[in-house]
Amino acid sequence: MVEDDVPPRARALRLGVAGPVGTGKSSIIALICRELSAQMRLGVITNDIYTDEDARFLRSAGVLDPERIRAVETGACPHTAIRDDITVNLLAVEDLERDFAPLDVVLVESGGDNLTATFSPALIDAQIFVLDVAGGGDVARKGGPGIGRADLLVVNKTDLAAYVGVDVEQMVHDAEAARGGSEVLALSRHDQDSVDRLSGWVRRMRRAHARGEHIPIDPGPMAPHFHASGDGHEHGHEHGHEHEHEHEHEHFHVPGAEHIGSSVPHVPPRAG
Ligand SMILES: Nc1nc2c(ncn2[C@@H]2O[C@H](COP(=O)(O)OP(=O)(O)OP(=O)(O)O)[C@@H](O)[C@H]2O)c(=O)[nH]1
Ligand SMILES: [Mg+2]
Repeated sequence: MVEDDVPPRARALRLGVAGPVGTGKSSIIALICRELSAQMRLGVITNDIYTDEDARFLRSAGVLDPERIRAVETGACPHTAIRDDITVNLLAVEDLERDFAPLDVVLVESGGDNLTATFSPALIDAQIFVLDVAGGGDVARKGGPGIGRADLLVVNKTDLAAYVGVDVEQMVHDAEAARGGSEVLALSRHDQDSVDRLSGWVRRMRRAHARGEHIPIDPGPMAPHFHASGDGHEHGHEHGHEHEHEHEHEHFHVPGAEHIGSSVPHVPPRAG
């Protein structure tokens, strides 16, 4: 059943889920699908560097029609495909929206990356940034664009806090301070109240988007960083700025776009 208090709008809410490797992004998407697929028309795009592992995990979770879950393989630089050259992701999202029109929400999982990768607002309308308690209680204090300015910060796997010596309340308090009071959700898939709060947030965001009340914000570019390349030297990015290549790299350039990672990305055909 589709929520009936949401006015029709041309396009689905595109909701990004980003955060470091293993913090629980796929699991959160699985929870959202499990909780909301009876009320909303959902689709999922996953980003992995070399595989379609996340899409396969989500299909096997049995929480959404497997046809509605598609994978983008980004090659290297997973953050690049969600921020600097979003072409492959945008095409994947638009294909999904067209094939299953009308959709209410398309969830886009970023490749697991470092603390500072965020989605471009040209790709998504709102984004969740995910930390987990197992990454350490002090992570929330470290700041960065996702922690500071994502629409929602999730402190995940709170059920593990006791085992890793993390004070969840303190971690949430630190996160709220880093965000100037913006919303922080302490989550565990084993705590249904917290799962209900997550679903409530997605519903509110969907409603605000449909009513034109939500204005996508750009959390800001990631910090300058370096990649080792095949020829043994480092290749630096200053995201958000023009950069030039003085020598040959295995980088793929799309006309009109700035840069995409080191192997030609492709969207594999739909699983069927
Ligand atoms: N204890 C506990 N484990 C969780 C929870 N959520 C996820 N996990 C586990 O954390 C691990 C990583 O979860 P994923 O959802 O694959 O994390 P991810 O961020 O998608 O990982 P990448 O895509 O590889 O970056 C898995 O073993 C999950 O079962 C939780 O709430 N509690
Ligand atoms: Mg994942």
